[in-house]
Amino acid sequence: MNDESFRSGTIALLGRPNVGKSTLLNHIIGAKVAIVTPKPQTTRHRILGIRTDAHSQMVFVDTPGIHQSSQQMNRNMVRVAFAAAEEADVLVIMQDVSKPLDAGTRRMIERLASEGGDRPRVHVLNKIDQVRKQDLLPRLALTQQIDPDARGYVPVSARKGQQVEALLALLAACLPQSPPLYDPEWFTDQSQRQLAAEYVREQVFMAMQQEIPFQTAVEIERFAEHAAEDRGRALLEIDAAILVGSERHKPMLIGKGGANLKHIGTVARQGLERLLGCRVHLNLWVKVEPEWYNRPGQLRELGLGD
Ligand SMILES: Nc1nc2c(ncn2[C@@H]2O[C@H](COP(=O)(O)OP(=O)(O)OP(=O)(O)O)[C@@H](O)[C@H]2O)c(=O)[nH]1
Ligand SMILES: [Mg+2]
Repeated sequence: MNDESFRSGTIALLGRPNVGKSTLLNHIIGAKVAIVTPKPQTTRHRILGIRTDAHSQMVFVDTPGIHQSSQQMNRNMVRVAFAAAEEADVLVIMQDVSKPLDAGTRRMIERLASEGGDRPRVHVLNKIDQVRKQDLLPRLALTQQIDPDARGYVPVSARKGQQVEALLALLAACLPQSPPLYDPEWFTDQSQRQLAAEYVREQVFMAMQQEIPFQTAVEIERFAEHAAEDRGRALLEIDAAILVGSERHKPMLIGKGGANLKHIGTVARQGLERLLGCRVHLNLWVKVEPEWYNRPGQLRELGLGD
């Protein structure tokens, strides 16, 4: 693996919210390292997914969707995305072809192209399973017209894994020659604790409607690992608080007789057990922190500061 032709580098996954960045990352890594929901603004942090083979190590950087907002947390999220773009060796700019290419997408592409300098850019046109082939060609032409100097324009379906191998071959060729940047055994930089918080937040996004998911965060309050006994599996005991921004969200999140909280806990626990291969005890409760998403101190504590 230490031969001179080995390639390694960072590849930022960039795009508007909900285009499928995290879905693509998970497909490439072969595990759910980033949570995915049908709602926009699911990803809030920079998340690494590392893929190593005999010839290359691709370090993917999943980012929050680029959007406009007056809320402090959201502004920090967008800053995280542009900072990742600034640092990466290769930029993947993703769009959702099941929706028209709107003014926000065009502005984003133009900004990334002009700030990207001479670093390779690859456009990924996602969700091709949702459109007819004849509608894809004008979309490819339009993207090429907006950013004619990109290295490639690849239509994919991240959900179905269509054309992802072709994309990977192109990305590998864009990477600089370098030894691996990370231990080849690693597939993410997130701790089990961070993954647990994200898996709970995913289920809050899935279960709740309107503004509630966007005004919710998860804090792990206790994380205890117990080694496996005999031939059993190891056990993780996790206590997590779900933060809400106002008193009135608390009963909605808990649900009748605790039904919502119970459902969120069960699905998150099952997902964690699958990912980590151990048993998980997950205790959830709801904590009110008024407008935590606009308070810099609170955001820093949650790892969402600027
Ligand atoms: N039909 C279809 N749906 C997809 C595809 N890729 C992603 N999706 C769906 O699009 C939605 C958003 O996917 P995410 O991966 O969370 O999108 P994201 O770009 O990471 O979104 P943010 O984190 O909010 O910026 C989910 O419901 C996915 O299942 C695809 O190739 N085809
Ligand atoms: Mg995401």
